[in-house]
Amino acid sequence: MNADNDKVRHGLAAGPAAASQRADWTVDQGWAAYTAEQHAVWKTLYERQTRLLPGLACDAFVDGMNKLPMSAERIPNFEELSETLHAATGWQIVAVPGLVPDDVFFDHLANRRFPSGNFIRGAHELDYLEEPDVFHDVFGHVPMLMNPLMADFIQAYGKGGLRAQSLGKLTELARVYWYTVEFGLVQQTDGLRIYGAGIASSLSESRFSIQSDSPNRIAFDLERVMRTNYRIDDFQEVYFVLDDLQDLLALANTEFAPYYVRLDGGPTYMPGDMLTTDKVSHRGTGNYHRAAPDKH
Ligand code: HBI
Ligand code: FE
Repeated sequence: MNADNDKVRHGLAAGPAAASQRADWTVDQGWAAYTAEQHAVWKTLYERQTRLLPGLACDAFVDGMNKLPMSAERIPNFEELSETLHAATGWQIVAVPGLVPDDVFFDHLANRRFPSGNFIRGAHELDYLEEPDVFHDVFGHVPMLMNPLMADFIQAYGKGGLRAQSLGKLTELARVYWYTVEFGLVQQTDGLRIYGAGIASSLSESRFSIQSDSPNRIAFDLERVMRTNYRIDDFQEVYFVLDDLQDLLALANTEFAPYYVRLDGGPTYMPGDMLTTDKVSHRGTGNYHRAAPDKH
């Protein structure tokens, strides 16, 4: 695995079952048990990202970050964060040991509980890890959960997830989450900005997604996204761009059923595909992925 690839990989299957887990897979955060080394890993990640993000992260992300009781000094305490978060958008953070089964994940989101990994990556793996740890989940996702538009969207996603599963359309719905909540970009009047957590928590993908000429950048279109595969182990080949974060609210209020009917047929696109119907914000060179075709 390329050391430069500091992105979380979202496996689609949950990790090994934690011993004596609760039905909802939550655990105590165990904040008092964090070691000085673990707090130091947080400090390193936090300091390099907060230095980098101004000018790359969207205004909503920066605003959310500024309002949260979070600093470089220590891994945040989920109860403290939840007090501020709950007052802002009714969300709370619950600790989990890693990836949890889809239906458990959806049920938490549908009830405004954001599952966050309570573990942190090792100093030897600052730039890449298999599952969402506390830095990915808390630093990457929680600032945007302070914004009502994202707060409503992720709850709608949770509710929609349970239904998509019953309709056999989870893959298509997970693509919507991937290309927005995890790897979404938004066009601000002062330029293109990051709102996706998978990017915001990744040093090199923060730069790549905005500054590299390699990836395609295409205006978000729901059906197009539902049909587009994604990579889980390297930078994205395409980023979908919202005109405005208000579009998340429109998405949250969209009836997906007609889309699921249309998705029963028709094409699935590869991440690097470009369609004549795409509203192109940037036509990428593809150099990055051509240079490193298959990482495994
Ligand atoms: N579990 N803890 C955790 N975090 C996630 O982001 C997550 C998960 N389980 C399933 C999952 N994501 C995705 O596969 C769903 O969006 C489909
Ligand atoms: Fe995530």
